[in-house]
Amino acid sequence: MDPIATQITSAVLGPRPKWTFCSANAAMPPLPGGTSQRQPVHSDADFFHPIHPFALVVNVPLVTMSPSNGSTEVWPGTHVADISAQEGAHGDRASGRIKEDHLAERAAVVPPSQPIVEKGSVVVRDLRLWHAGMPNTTDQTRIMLAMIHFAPWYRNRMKLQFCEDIKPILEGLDRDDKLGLAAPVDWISREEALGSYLNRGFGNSYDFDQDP
Ligand SMILES: O=C(O)CCC(=O)C(=O)O
Ligand SMILES: [Fe+2]
Repeated sequence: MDPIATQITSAVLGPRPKWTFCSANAAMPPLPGGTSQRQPVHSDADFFHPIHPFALVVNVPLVTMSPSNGSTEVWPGTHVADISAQEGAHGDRASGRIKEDHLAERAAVVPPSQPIVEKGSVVVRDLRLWHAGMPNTTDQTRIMLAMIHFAPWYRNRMKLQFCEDIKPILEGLDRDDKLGLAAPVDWISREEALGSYLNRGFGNSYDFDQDP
């Protein structure tokens, strides 16, 4: 709901993008005596998808992230690759991971990078871009908000699930023309929200594909 982020996503996707995903990624410090692992390089668009932009992920790190605490590895320019570069169908563990030979080939053209991103920054990434969660070698959790804006024409049936407490806030923003997004929400009670917020699906259990 950052106005600049929404201006960018609206310019790329069309007016009033659909905000249907709101979550966060925690890169945990290693367990005592252990090491923390990297994710395989993958695309979150782990299904047959359009060849033009249809979804943008808006990330906001709540702590400054750098290679030491696991800033996301990104592979610039790879949003134009199609699913033939991937292995692991949607629903598999580590779905959307990029085939080894494609990685080597791409790295010779543009190598991946792990940027330093200041706390509170806004990172806008095409859903199709190759990327990977990286090991956090510090003793502090690296936490990053993740919201996805979909093109208004994209037939995605997902809905946000929010506690009724924030209904007046979202409605107020919309009334004052400060939301700039379509936000389909399943409203739940405070009791239900408190009972379920720690028991949600992980990354690729969500289905970002279109309705048939
Ligand atoms: O936490 C990160 O840096 C990236 C996580 C990610 O890409 C995922 O879970 O799909
Ligand atoms: Fe991902």
